[in-house]
Amino acid sequence: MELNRQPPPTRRFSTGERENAIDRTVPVLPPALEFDEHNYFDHNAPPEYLDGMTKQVQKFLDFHKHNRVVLVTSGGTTVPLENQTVRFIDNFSAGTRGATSAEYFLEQGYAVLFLHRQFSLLPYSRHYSHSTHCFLDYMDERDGSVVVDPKYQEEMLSVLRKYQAARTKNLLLLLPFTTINQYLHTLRAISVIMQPLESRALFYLAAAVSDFFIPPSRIPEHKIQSKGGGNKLVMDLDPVPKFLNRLVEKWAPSAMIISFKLETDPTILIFKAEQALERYSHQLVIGNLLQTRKTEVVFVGPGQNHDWLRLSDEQQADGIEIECMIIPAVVKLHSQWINRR
Ligand code: 9Z3
Repeated sequence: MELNRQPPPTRRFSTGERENAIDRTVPVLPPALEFDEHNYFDHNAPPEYLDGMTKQVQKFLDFHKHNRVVLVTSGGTTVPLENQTVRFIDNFSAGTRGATSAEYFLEQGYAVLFLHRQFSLLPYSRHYSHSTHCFLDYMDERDGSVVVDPKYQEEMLSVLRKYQAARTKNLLLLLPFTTINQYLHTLRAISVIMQPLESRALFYLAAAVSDFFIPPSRIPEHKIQSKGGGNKLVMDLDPVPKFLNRLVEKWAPSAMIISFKLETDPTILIFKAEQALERYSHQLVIGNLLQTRKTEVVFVGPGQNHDWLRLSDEQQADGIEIECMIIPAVVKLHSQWINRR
């Protein structure tokens, strides 16, 4: 049998074009104005479940009228490439920061609205749902019954007690999203419902939010075909409006608002965090680098204040989580915020 050794009719792979592969010549997007808000929310339909979800949130907030309530956002938003979505753009975030932080907020007596990417890590269950160590590895069989392996008993009992306490006291409400559009609609709806809490409301925005999306006017209805349109898939994405200042000015004007800034280049982290703080005029930016996010963060506050929180080598070896430093520091700032109002 003779093998077909003909070269392919067209070049399949490009080489040496790294700088051109992604066109980033778009100018920096200014914070969203009222017009941008209407434009976005009028043209991007809310998720069907939103009404039901806001009712749940209202009920939760009625229950916690006099408490401090934190909205923790967690995990990554997706950007669908088709209306009937087969493919989408995603990001790395597993929701570790959000899920871990939620536990420490609960420990500090906060009621927690946990706005998270569906199927990302959840408070408490996160201890047993990561991919390297599956929950079945914690189990054993004894006399025909499933039991927890004795070496995990103590730790699991402690996690279970905290989880059950949060449930019995109705302190944790899980609110899932998947797409950037679901996230934005839900964030806006919830923040407005939280307004009566005034300064007792805290926003802790740890979700990794998409920067670009395909607007409804351009998104294809059906699955993109691999044949057709030549060899390449060229995407034309619009910037997602920067709604943080709408949150600060209109959606939650009395709340304390903390955003996260993620970078991979250490030389620009502080600058970008300061820039965000100046641009959106909220209370705190927590900067972190992709590579070291589990062991160090920097608090960037007004007046060019930078405070690094770092785990020592010893703390890292002991499995201490950086959130056990972040949350008490945040709670202290939130108390000051409440007292100043
Ligand atoms: C963060 O920076 C979070 O700390 C991480 C947590 C996403 C790094 P993991 O889920 O990661 O624990 O693996 N979140 C904010 C990321 C973000 O999208 N920030 C925007 C930006 O950097 C501002 S809202 O421009």
